[in-house]
Amino acid sequence: MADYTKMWQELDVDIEKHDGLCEVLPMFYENIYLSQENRPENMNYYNFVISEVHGLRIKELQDSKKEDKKVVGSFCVFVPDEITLALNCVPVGICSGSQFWVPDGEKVMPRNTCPLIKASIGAKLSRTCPYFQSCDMVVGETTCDGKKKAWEILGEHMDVHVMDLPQMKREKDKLHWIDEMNTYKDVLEEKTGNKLSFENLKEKTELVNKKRKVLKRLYDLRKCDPVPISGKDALLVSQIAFYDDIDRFIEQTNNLCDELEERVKKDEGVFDKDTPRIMITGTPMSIPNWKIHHIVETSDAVVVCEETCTGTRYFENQVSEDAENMDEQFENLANRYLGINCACFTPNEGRVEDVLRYVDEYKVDAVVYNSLQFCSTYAIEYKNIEKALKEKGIPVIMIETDYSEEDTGQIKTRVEALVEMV
Ligand code: BJ8
Repeated sequence: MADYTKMWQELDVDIEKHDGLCEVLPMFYENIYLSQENRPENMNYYNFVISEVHGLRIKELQDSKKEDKKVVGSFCVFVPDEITLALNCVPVGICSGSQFWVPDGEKVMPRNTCPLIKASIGAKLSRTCPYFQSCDMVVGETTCDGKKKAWEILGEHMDVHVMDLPQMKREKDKLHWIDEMNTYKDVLEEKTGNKLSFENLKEKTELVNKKRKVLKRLYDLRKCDPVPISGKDALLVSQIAFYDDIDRFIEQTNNLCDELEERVKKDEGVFDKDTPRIMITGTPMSIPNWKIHHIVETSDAVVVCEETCTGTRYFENQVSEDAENMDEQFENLANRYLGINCACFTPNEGRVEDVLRYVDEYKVDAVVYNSLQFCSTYAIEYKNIEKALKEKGIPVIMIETDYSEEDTGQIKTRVEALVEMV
């Protein structure tokens, strides 16, 4: 990797602490990713992205800023990238997935807070995430109590806009979400001096739909047996989708899918045919959280699908492209976004239906329900999902964990027992 010290200094990154992070990541990645056999050749692109995760992509963000673009960070799949892009801003997903940031988060938040929130706050407070440091503003949302309070703390350190996500899906909630998207548009217009046009929004809606389409194409290929790509690699592609340049990501992921299609034609896979097929459902896994996938795929099983926000919830359902004016376009956006079945909604039966449908579509043998520690909404929903899966004869286990490695052995024993039941 080139020397990016000067750029990081300009971004007020804590260089010494950041060096500590940069030291561990390559070895971690090598052990988990590069040790895999028979990876698709096109995964080299994503290896490259990871090797430059705090380098080249950050430089690209700085270059866009020189072209008067604003960098806008977000933490949730409800924040509409279409609007961000249409106002000439660059969206980056910055939920933090590493234990490295947790202790700094715990300095200002109770320990019994979800690790995703503690790591996000810790990443900002420790000045070791160049994505955070590059952001002109971040957009939070009112999805869970921990996040709501986190935005107040974050707001002491940077420009934060919070979108009030309704937690029911009635008609009046849809109207409220349309209103919130309009407020977001107003805030960005003010920030950028740009004006949202129907044409721009339409163009970026089509672009974001293309990203969803290529991710769907990737996931559809995982329905094959033998599966042409490991769950770990597919997860990596989804994670990178949150912050890579969107046009390049679409192109590279289509190339990957072309290669996977060839594999399928030749009946070639990364795991043997009839390897137990696992679905993971639950809370999102942001980079570099590869813990559960690695455990499953070193336990004689393969992950074929993630019903998570770093999986199907991110790309399922397109925004309808039939709008003829701005109001219709906002309504189409609301219809698509409010189709996401996050556990923050009540009721949330749609998620049970999704899980059951994916079990059939991806020919799933068993399910790992993964909930980040202290995430009560996902933990509570386990009962409904467990009941529905048991009625269908699908074994399921619940794993509640954080980003540390302390419980890896214990989780592995439970996953192995699950795989044996298949
Ligand atoms: S749409 S899943 S990305 S909110 S894990 S921080 S809920 S305590 S991440 Fe999420 Fe949007 Fe929903 Fe998806 Fe809180 Fe739970 Fe932590 Fe969570």
